[in-house]
Amino acid sequence: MHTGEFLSQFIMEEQRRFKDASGDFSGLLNDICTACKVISNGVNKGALIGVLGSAETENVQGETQKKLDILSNEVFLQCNEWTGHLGAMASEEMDDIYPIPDQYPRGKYLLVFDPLDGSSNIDVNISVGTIFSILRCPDHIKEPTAKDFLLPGTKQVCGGYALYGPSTMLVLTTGNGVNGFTLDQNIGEFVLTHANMMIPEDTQEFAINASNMRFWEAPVNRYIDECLAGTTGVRDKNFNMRWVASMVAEVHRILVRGGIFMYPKDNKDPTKAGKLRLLYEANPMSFIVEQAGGISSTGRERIMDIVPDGLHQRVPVILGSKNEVDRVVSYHDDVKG
Ligand code: AHM
Ligand code: MG
Repeated sequence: MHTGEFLSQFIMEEQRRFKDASGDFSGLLNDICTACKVISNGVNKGALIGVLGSAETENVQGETQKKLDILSNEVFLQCNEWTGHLGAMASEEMDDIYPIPDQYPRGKYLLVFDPLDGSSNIDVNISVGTIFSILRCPDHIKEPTAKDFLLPGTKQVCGGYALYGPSTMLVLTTGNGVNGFTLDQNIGEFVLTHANMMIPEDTQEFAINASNMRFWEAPVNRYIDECLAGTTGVRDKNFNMRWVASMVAEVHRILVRGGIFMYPKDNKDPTKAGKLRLLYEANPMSFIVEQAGGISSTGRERIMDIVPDGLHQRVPVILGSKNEVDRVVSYHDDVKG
């Protein structure tokens, strides 16, 4: 019998590339992988174990939480608080950071995550995911505070997501390309199935929530109008459209077959710069997309260059196939100039 390469082997081989590695980072990745397996199991059982539906509570961003949002958040905390690898955690579902409880040793990494992204899909049995980002705690900080998390995306040590779709996958980068693993439910291991994922530079597929069209800015309207015009317009080719309402599923599709994903700046709620959160949605996804040869921008700047001003800061997101994202960015430049 022959198996593919397990994620645990992949992690160990990555560790061996760094002769001074302590094993902390490898341990942390393995714990994250365990957390994702537990969440996958809960998502998969769904109504059978009574985890669907609303929890009737709101998170710090005023969004109603689903039961699975809260349960997945707890799974991440439980799988990672005792290990000694982390100084603190932060997530979409917690107002403030979660310091490692006093009874456990503290480690040198910080973990930020969106435990269940695309939660509006849970009750209708459509793909959801988990997004995570690992940062290094600034040197000599024994008790990290929220400001220690406010690092630009370029400082990430790892960005990754788990996709709970027809199969469960884990896709991650540590800055050395992007690799995808599929969970073999029978043996409980992630197996390397998508080595060195690369995003095609060109695409004829876009993803945007078009119900927000009247709120978009001119450069985004221009781009989408041109896509919709297809062979009758300046692009002289037809485009296809998808919107899963789960960023993890959209980014995964783009990694596999190319595309452009946008949740751009709009004037629906002028107090919000965008919908998606910088630290635990936009940054890890941008790290993955860039490592796979794509681009990730707000339309005005590279997302990973932004110095965060808060744990739950929102940003516009335009990412995917290089030539299409370049084009949307150039339309923003045209307006500036
Ligand atoms: P969530 O983290 O509360 O689930 O929200 C993030 C999700 C993204 O996965 C997705 O791209 C977007 O929100 C969908 O938003 P909309 O419902 O406006 O289409
Ligand atoms: Mg989310």
